[in-house]
Amino acid sequence: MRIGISCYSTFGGSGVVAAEVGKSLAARGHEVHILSPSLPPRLMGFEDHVTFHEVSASPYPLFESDQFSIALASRMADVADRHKLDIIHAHYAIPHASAALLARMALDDRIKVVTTLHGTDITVVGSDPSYLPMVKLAIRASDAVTVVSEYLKNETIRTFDVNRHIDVVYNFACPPRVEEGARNQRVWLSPDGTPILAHISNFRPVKRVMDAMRVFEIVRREYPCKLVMVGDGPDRVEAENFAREKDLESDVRFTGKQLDIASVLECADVFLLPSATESFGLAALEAMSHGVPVVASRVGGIPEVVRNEMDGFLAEVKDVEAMASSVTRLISSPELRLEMGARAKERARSTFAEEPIVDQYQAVYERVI
Ligand code: GMT
Repeated sequence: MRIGISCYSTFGGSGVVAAEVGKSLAARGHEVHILSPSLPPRLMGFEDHVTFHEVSASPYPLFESDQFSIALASRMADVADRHKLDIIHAHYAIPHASAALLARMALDDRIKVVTTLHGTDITVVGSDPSYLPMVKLAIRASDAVTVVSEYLKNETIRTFDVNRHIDVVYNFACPPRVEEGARNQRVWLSPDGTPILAHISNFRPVKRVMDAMRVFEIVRREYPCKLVMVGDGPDRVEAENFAREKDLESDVRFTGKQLDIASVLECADVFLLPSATESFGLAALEAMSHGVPVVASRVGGIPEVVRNEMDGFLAEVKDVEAMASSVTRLISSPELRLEMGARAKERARSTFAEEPIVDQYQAVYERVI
């Protein structure tokens, strides 16, 4: 098949999933065209059968803001026509799915549109009145719609009152590619060899980054440990200030955005995901694939990924005391940590294995074609 994939290129789960699905389809011999404002982080290396098309909106004095959605739709139509695409797979409802629908109209329905909903396109942005009608259209008019968890399927039906077939296709964790130097990272992150807690996110309010900081602060009162905070975003400064005020600076490392998260996860002992909501929690799954048990909020699709008391521990959103006591249980018992980590890894590699999940996407494409 000839498949166009449209996604955000910022650090974030939907772009990661889009890029990994694209690479996997390309490895099967399909022709893959990625459309995005810049190269998604997981596509930095050259990949056979993958072509990248940068989307940019030319300014014009009359425009009060840039016309990215229109530029994306135009680029989709052009690439689809030029490369005889069968499908555009849009990751995230706006602008990707709505632009794909415009492109389909421009091509007199010669392409099919598959939309994958990822999370805030439904739970936050989608229910905002300024976007709701277009998100609803994207769900109604796409040739197929997939969501990344049962939770998100239910939310989509509830929020938009839609009555159409929606496939649940879980995200997958790619086999860890650990770079040389992972061992050195451990020494760098924890020179004294104390356990390492890790958090990876885009530091948006929904991630409750300050809860990760508070959990660490509680745990460290009793138990020597380190915290590595990977990523960047609006709440980073507050988290850094907290580390300074609580005299935690020598034990917390803010790395900023990182491409090589495998090296960090390879030396982490516990992964923290205290989000307010999470349709899936790809970062937790990636931690699990490295054998790292997860302490997370019992919210959204997280319980479909992390089984409480099996692959880690779940607590109510904001319950930093409960999360801290779970972290302490894990880091004070290497046996428990290893046992849960091994179970988490097994789950990541079986239930969330790449091949069967990409098979599901391929089946969806075949069905709509
Ligand atoms: O919806 C978002 O917040 C953005 C999106 C992203 O691009 O990171 O995250 C969502 O999609 C990921 C991949 O499917 C999921 O793992 C995240 O749980 C989900 N985020 C939220 O639901 C907050």
